[in-house]
Amino acid sequence: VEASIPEPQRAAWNKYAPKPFESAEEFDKEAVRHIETTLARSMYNCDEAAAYAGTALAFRDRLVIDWNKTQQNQTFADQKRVYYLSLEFLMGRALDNAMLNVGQKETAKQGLSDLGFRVEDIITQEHDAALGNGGLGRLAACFLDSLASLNYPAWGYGLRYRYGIFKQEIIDGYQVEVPDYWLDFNPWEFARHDITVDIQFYGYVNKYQDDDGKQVCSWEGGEIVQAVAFDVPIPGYGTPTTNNLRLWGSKAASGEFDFQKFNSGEYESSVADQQRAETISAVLYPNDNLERGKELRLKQQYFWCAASLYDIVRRFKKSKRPWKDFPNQVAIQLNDTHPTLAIPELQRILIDQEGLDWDEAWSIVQKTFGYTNHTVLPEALEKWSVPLIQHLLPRHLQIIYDINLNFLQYVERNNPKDREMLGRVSIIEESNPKMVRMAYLAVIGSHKVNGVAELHSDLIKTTIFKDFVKIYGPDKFANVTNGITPRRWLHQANPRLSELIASKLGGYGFLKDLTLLHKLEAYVDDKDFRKEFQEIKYANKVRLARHIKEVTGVSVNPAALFDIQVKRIHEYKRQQLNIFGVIHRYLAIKKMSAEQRKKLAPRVSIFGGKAAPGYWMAKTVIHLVNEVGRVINADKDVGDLLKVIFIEDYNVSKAEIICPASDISEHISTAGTEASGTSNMKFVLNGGLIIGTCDGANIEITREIGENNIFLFGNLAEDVDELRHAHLYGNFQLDAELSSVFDAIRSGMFGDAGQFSALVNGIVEHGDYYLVSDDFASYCKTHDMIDEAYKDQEEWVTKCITAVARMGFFSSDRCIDEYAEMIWNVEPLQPKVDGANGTNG
Ligand code: GL4
Repeated sequence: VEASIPEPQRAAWNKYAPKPFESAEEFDKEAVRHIETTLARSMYNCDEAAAYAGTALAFRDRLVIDWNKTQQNQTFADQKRVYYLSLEFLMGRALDNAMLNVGQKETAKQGLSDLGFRVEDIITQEHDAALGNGGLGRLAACFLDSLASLNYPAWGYGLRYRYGIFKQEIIDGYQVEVPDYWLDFNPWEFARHDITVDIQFYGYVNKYQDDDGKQVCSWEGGEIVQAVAFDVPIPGYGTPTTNNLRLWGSKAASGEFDFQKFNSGEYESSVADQQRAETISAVLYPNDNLERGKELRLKQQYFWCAASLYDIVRRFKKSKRPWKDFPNQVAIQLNDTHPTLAIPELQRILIDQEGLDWDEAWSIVQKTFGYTNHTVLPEALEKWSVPLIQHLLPRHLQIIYDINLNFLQYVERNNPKDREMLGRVSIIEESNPKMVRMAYLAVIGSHKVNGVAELHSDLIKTTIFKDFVKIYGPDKFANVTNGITPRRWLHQANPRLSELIASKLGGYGFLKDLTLLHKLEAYVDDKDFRKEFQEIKYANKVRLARHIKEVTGVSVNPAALFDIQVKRIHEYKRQQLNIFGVIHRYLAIKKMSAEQRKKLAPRVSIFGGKAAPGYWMAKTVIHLVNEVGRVINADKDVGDLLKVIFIEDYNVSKAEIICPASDISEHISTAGTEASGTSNMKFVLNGGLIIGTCDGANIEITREIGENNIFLFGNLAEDVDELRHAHLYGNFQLDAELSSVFDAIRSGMFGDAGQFSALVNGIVEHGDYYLVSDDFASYCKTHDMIDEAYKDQEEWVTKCITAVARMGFFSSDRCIDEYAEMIWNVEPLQPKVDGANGTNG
């Protein structure tokens, strides 16, 4: 308010407030102005990178106008806001999305062509914002898109990593990691050097009596690191609402920079302190579904939680409301347990700094937080050692112990007969060293806990959180099945399919309400529609084939069946099952007569995905895929019947090319291990079918699209425990066909067999934890059925169209409405459209 322009001067302000461009000429004027003045380039020195920069800056100007208004409107309305805390936001590229959401892609296309460029070439100049590992981070990005598109007053909070997920290169068949420095030119962020928060680490707790004789604690000493806000505008589709994603960067607190040392010639060591502070936000930890308990990771978590909460509390305090109103103004969603420290941090702020008593504070805390669980894999559940937390965050450890004490007393009162339960549910695991179980703390400190697909939400209630269902009752636990934004994953990735759908549905309304897709079923027998649907799939396969040729040098036939598995490489996702299946197919082809070969549908098996740098088994799988590809692709005798491709550096922008190009995609995790999966949704929405296990969202996809339109195989989640037990204590019978595959590997057919022995032995000798052998026969049989089904192209396209028409449920818009109603209790805020500066909507 202090910074408002006085009333008499506002006329001038209004007169000169920037107006968004409305035509190709106006766009050109802005783009050229930026190229000439912001970039200091000219028409004699304007490559595609410069044209991208000029275009991005012109669109950025445009976004900023809506962004400012949205923030102003949200501040003024002063209603409940959502804060989505996520260590990962896998945003991908922003320009195309900005063009679409602002509704000016055609304008830019025309304008760029006037300037001598093609819009597609310009869009691909942008570096992906890759601040995430996989599904969890991409889900956060889809949620931001939906929150803005549905006009929810919402902010994302994350870390501004200088290095996102590494770039993957494949050299001699091996994964090599290359750092992803992405900030050379990032027009989408605004550094707010005036918005900083001092974050404390280490130190000690001082206990004393205040003036009223009350026992109080304060956290003293230690060191300070400064958090600086970097804001990224998040435009909604078909609405001027433009939300904010605030990413925190770390730097040395100004007082901390050691001028003494600096002046006395110890320049290097004074800079070292600076660098140590900046290390906190330097790099994204590259693990998906794995936690390794590193101190720097804990520092990242606290740094980000503390800065975000300080910001949220500061905003709340401006309203001058009483503290009991906090949960009516603020909903904080914890994306997995990574931000769980926000729970003791808010409790600390309320009791140590704001003087509330414990119970009052704790009731506010519980009402404020919701927690989303994204995995049941034991190795992914976060635990931090008590000594580490004691050292880094001494006051938080005390608070965690107090939370635990109160909780255990409550449990004891309500379950006096079950003494064992106390040890099982304690936040503190009595191991050596003792560990803090973050998932338990998250459950206890939240009012709602949700899983991300039906099966997974049921599983958390019967496995990891079973006791908590007894303690709190089943209503504390809910399901919100994941979804994807149709803007990026249909319209941007597959513009021709989107256009075809729009032509039948009378416009692009389905991009706002994806359930409208059901009207497509009326066209499933329409000859022209079917033909065009098929042509689009073919064109998308040609586009992918071109990319494959460019990066691998291998030519693949776009008429072949494209069989794709792209996702992080993980044993539970079972890329090994896929590649063993490919070897099985190769061996079968080698034995086939010319007659039989003629009947076989040619196939391209496409893999992609990153292995965590320390995940040796996953790297071995990548190596095997590449070696198998090297041998098969060079086998003239096999030719087009089978090709095996590994696409390096799978990321969001590659997914936008890959998802529209599948005939079959593979979602074949051991039942009960993949919480949801979201690429399964992307592939089906783009007119491909699925081979999958009864796991995660596959189950709901089946329910929606019909079991005739999906290829399910394998053991069920309910049988997994028993099978594992049988492997270890019964006699393990290796599947006979799989045994032949292993013989081929051991024969050296794919290079030095020793390199793959761990992979084979994991199954043959070490209990086959992921049930590859148990599912192998059913997997291969299902692939044979796919071959058969693919021969009947008429039936195939019927399946594909039907499936697309029934995918309406899987929009992330539906997810966000469910979270808003069931967990956050927030309402949308209609944007103010004042004519002068409003854009569309
Ligand atoms: C994940 C799950 O593994 C994945 O199934 C799910 O779709 C995603 C989003 O909910 O979350 N959990 C972790 S950890 N990484 C993921 O991708």
